[in-house]
Amino acid sequence: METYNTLILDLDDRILTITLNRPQALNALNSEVLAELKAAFEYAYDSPEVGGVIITGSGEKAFAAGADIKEIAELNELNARKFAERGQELFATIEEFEKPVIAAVHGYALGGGCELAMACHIRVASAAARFGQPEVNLGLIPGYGGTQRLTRLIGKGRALELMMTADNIDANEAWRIGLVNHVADSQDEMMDQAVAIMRKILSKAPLAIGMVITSANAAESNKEDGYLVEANSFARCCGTQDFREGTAAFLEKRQPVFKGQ
Ligand code: DAK
Repeated sequence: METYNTLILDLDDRILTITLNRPQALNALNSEVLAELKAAFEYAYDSPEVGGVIITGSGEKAFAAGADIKEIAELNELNARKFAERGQELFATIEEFEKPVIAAVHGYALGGGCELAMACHIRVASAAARFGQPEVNLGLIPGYGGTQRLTRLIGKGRALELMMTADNIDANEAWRIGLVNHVADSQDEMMDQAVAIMRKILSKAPLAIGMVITSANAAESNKEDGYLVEANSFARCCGTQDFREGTAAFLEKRQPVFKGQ
């Protein structure tokens, strides 16, 4: 595993925990963080020892307080496109990753930080989490897919209100409107919950998990027919050894042993 300046990586029993580690800047997402996240996901993709990824933030104040405003302030029309393309590509990689990705959110998840959490497949928050899209305060709009993912997750009316008022909401409100899956009492319990969910997912057939992710993503795509993607994925599952093993184990009244093949 490479070493990183802005991330801490920890691999434990097939769970790769990526901790955003710029606590002095509330884990704001600068170009180095984005480049290192890209490298970390390439490692997670290539490595058979990694079954799934949990993303969290270091320190007690923030998951990530957004894109780095010092860097954004330097953008002009020439370099902004590259900046946008790099970021959007990374967030799409996370959303389409065929191993499960869980965001464990404690403290601020604002702007690009909220967008990063939304690109993950599942969100677990601590009670001290706060979510918001304050970009309009800076004369900007969300640029990492936030206008799209927030609208899909919580509905257009609520998403527009959050993005137009720049208001923050707390973890319970985020749970009530469907932005997060679970709220834990503390940061430690949040990590325990994220790990427990990940362990449950990792006990299932890995190729089927990947195809669930791909098929669910297709439900939100206007480029492909989600039902067709589901039918094709279903057919591919039926060609796997894990499908033989899963059905045989059920019929033989034993636990399946999946190999991801
Ligand atoms: N960027 C850089 N530094 C940040 C930061 C950020 N987003 N947020 C906080 N910091 C830094 C602060 O400057 C401060 O640094 P020092 O002054 O100590 O050097 C340190 O973190 C601690 O912050 P505070 O002193 O402000 O802490 P408080 O507890 O008082 O306040 C806060 C916490 C989260 C309420 C406050 O820091 C805050 O409002 N932060 C900014 C939140 C924000 O506006 N986030 C949205 C950023 S805009 C795009 C893609 C993405 C985006 C746009 C385009 N394209 C692809 C085109 C996304 C944009 C954004 O995310």
